Amino acid sequence: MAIEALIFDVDGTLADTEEAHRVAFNLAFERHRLGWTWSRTDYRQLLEVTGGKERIASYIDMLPVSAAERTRLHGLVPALHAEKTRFYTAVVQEGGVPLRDGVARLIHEALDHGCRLAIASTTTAVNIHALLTSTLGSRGLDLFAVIACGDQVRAKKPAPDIYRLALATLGLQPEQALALEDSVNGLRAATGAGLWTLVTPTFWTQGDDFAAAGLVLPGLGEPQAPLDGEPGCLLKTAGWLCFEELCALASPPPPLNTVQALYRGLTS
Ligand code: XBP
Ligand code: MG
Repeated sequence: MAIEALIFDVDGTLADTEEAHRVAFNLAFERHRLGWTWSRTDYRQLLEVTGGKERIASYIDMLPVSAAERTRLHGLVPALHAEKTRFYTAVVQEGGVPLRDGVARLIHEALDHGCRLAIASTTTAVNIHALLTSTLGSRGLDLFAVIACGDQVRAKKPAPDIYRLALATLGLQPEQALALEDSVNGLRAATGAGLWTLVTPTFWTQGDDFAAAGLVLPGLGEPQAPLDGEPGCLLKTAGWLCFEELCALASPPPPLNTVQALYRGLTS
């Protein structure tokens, strides 16, 4: 089946955002005088929990505090996360988080081929608005037919819910779309919804188990910054992943015997 939509994850896939998120979390903790600081090592571990509010709650559950103090701290999560989001969106709106190599190119190639774009992300709509408008211009949001994100689903990644919501809103079957992700949680969510998935890991997810991915690349590459060893190792047509090759990878032609059987049927 032809690919009619690309469904992008946001954090780590459209842009390498997690360092900006980490700094924003720490600024919010400082503002609330909690004495918490998430190091890069802490954060890589904490990223196993998707969703900023859920991530803070999981951190609180690990703290050696009384039940009453734990309850009090859990009560702070919404305000902490709102503060963190203000810090994060301020950095993004100032242009502090660029798109990853090849993302803008692939987006426009897909649109030029009449392919729709969608988002399936755990982050908040506010964060997505800030990223898309700061990197793709004031009409950045309009490039995406569907934006499925944050609390629109009860079960966040690795549950497939957000991808199922994106597919349902697009009116497509999984075979008519593909997903682009950066993490194991995202890969599980996308494949759980039946989607062929390209994974482009970042520092935060490098080395995780991506065996279920249709293809793993260090990034999408650019004509002026081709991927090492490509075309050749994984890509056939160019040193960067172009829209046509991505679709061919995601929806390979039927095996020859199927084609032969079809041909026999037509000629008998
Ligand atoms: C990654 C996440 C998000 C971000 C932080 O989302 O799990 O929680 O780390 O953003 P994606 P929030 O699905 O785009 O990779 O604090 O807004 O959750
Ligand atoms: Mg991600």
